[in-house]
Amino acid sequence: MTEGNFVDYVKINVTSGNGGKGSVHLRREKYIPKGGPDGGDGGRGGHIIVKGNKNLWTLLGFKFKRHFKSEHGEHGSKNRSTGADGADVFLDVPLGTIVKDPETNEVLFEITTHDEEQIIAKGGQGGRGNWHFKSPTQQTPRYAQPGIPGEEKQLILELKVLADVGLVGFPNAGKSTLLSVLTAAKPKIADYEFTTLKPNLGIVQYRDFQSFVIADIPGIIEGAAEGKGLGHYFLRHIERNATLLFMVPADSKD
Ligand SMILES: Nc1nc2c(ncn2[C@@H]2O[C@H](COP(=O)(O)OP(=O)(O)OP(=O)(O)O)[C@@H](O)[C@H]2O)c(=O)[nH]1
Ligand SMILES: [Mg+2]
Repeated sequence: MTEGNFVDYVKINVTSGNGGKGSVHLRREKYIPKGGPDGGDGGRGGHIIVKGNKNLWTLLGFKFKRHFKSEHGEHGSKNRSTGADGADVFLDVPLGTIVKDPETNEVLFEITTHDEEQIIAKGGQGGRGNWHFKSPTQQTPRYAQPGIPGEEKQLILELKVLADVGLVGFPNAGKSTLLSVLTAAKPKIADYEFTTLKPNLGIVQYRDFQSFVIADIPGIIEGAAEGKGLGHYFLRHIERNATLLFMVPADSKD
């Protein structure tokens, strides 16, 4: 949770698995002449799934690995055997992660609860084997469906921290100091403005092993909306906080 490790915006590439091919097979066995079509279906390609994890606080893991691929489905085979599905790939993300389309900037999903899953790239469906295509006029179809290809896309993961309490105040108000005494976090504290450049999070332990999370964000000054100071980029990290704690120095005139 040090400042350099706070990552709240990443672009990733995901490719889901192709569906397996349906099989074209005619049953041939001793004593069963003209056994008919028995080619099985292809398996589904693996999905790429984002999954909420309450133990994560940043998108740091995505800073180093940005390409994700899931397995293809296996092809169908004789005896109406269905090919195995490709394994899904799970991307663990902190609660408050938003998945966006980089082209339209549209929000596709938002992960807010632990273990919540959303498929962000669907594995292709497996093709149907030839035994499905048997009909009175076509007793031995030599045709099966190909599998449907997986999807390949770019996505943006953006984090809005879901802390319980957000600290808001002018630079130098003492926000990081308060965080440092209430929690085990060790934010940088100094007697100049904009010491804090990225959000810090801390966990406050209180009676009966309960806890809540405090978010300390960079100071905000008048005109932040026009980009003064660090602007209001970090405000999104307190947008979802249940409580906002405004810190005003006791010796301030206003
Ligand atoms: N006198 C006094 N000084 C304080 C108190 N709390 C913090 N300070 C001092 O005020 C200065 C700024 O404290 P920070 O905790 O870094 O303030 P901040 O709000 O996080 O500031 P930015 O990160 O720059 O926005 C430091 O020199 C602290 O030691 C307080 O209660 N009383
Ligand atoms: Mg600070």
